Amino acid sequence: MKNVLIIGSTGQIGSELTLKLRGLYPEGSIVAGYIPGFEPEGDLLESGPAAEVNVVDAKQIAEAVAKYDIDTIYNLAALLSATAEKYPLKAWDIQMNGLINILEVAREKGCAVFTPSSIGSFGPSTPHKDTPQDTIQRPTSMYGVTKVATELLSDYYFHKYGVDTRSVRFPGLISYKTLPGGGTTDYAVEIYYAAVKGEEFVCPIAEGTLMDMMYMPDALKAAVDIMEADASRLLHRNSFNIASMSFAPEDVFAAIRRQIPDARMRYEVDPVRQAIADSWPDNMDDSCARAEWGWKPSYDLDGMTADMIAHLREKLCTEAI
Ligand code: AKB
Repeated sequence: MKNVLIIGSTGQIGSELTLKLRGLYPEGSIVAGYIPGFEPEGDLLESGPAAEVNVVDAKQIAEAVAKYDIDTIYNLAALLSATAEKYPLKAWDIQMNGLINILEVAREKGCAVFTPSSIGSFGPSTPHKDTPQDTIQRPTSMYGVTKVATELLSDYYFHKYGVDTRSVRFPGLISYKTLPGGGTTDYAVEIYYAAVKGEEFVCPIAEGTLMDMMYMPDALKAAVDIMEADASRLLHRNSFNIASMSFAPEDVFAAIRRQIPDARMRYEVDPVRQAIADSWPDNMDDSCARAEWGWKPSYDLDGMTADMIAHLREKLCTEAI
């Protein structure tokens, strides 16, 4: 990787990944792609180039790739699962028409492409415990449909045209920097904000609902390491299960309470998010990622909780001043 275009650079993953890549590849152009209304600000704006790139506009993608001599594209534009249920056609447009625009430019210009998949690519008929790398993928949400299609289309471009497509299936991602929006796993971020602010958390996901989750530093490491992996070792490409922790709402609440004993939570289950959560794995088996490119996470629930609370205390206190 040298010159990289991040499409969706101001989102939950992009805002952190762009800065990480600029730190790792200071000699290259790490271009923050954005759409109007979501312009980069602060560090993201000041530390490197930015370009207006809407994933559904093939010309904008081609222009940015040509201008900066891009060799790698991170395709992070997506509507998350709950929003995609509200706007299924828009989700299809962004996730599928956007992807084919990127793959076509990548085919012509020889770029490598990372497009994340998700625990959302699985469905009710998938084995929920230790979900294998290669298994049934029959999701019932539009988000899931687009994620399975993304995996298949990315493999198709690799096998047919030799485009270097690679990906991981992200769990719910937890970070103190940029908020997610419209996901089923967002509760696992919001619960920390509520606890640090001293507010009662109203949980939209039912007690006992297990889902894979991951702290952002591990997710960023995965996104970099998979693109740097030795291609000859990769038996899979699109897309690898990666895992670090699996928990239900009561587990993360208990972890927070060990540090903030007066944290409060009650349940008010959102049926749309709950149906999606029930269809997803309890925990994925990530042994292929470990064997093929050395995947190894650093954070467990207690380690993440300590770090989240410390950073949120600092952030929310600074914002209040
Ligand atoms: C969502 O909840 O939609 C995402 C995901 C797990 O892909 N965070």
